[in-house]
Amino acid sequence: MLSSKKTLEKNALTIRYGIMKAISSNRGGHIGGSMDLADMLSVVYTDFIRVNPENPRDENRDFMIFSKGHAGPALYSALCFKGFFPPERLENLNKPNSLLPGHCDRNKVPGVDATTGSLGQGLSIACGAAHAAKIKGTDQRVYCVIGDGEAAEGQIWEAAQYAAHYELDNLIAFLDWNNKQIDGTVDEVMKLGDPVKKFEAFGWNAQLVTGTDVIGIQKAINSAVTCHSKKPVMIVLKTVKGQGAKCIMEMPNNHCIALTDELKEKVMSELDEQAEKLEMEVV
Ligand SMILES: Cc1ncc(C[n+]2csc(CCOP(=O)(O)OP(=O)(O)O)c2C)c(N)n1
Ligand SMILES: [Mg+2]
Repeated sequence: MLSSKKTLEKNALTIRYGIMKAISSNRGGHIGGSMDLADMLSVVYTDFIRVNPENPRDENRDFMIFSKGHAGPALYSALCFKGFFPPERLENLNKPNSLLPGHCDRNKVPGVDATTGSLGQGLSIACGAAHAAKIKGTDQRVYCVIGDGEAAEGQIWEAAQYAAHYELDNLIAFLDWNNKQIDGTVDEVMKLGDPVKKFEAFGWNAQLVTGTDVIGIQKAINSAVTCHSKKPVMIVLKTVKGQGAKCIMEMPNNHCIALTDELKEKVMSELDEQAEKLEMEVV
């Protein structure tokens, strides 16, 4: 049975608290592009992805390929929520010899399926995993997350063509359409145009969903996993970089920031307000 809106919103908030735990332990980090993925991660890790925290490399697991690897804190927080490791580990982000490097690292963090950070590569890795499942005849699914700035990389479009050619309908990708990258807006740096039309033109089933609409995201994933259209699926998330904390959303440059005590307090009080509205106990 699929979860209620309230459950998904509570879990998204738990993931945002975890992101804050990680980033504040390092007194800064990639906050904008991590916060805006919390709602999607809540839906995927609550209702859909078949993974086993007791056996992170289970041969029959679904995969999560986080191609925008700088958003490691978001994935780590979701993995912690799912039970892959205890919350204390989130307080180790990016420390020397850390078991929680800033960018996603499959060799150090249980539940991470690909080491990423050099943008543009993850969709190809996801294609390989999805194609392998097809060849083996398993029902494994591969989830993948790419950024809109990242979509300036040519390799993304090579992978998009590959996924359509090999009819990888077990590949469900998300594009974080926040119109921001490291150096400014995506429109300024490298226009993307309409990603839904673009992926459709590449032979994908693509649809637009508001990035905070947990039920919209749930419906989109559910239709991707239930209908076998022989096409890969792109769910374009219309997000605001930093969403979930107004004071971060409103910062012109919120890509990778120093988190002062004052800013941390502002974010935490916004999250606490949301927790109160959701009647959620914060531990
Ligand atoms: C190949 C490569 N080029 C450049 C970078 C530097 N870089 C890190 S994050 C980033 C912006 C990515 O933008 P986007 O995909 O929109 O992610 P968001 O900032 O929205 O999280 C860039 C250019 C990189 N990591 N890899
Ligand atoms: Mg972006």
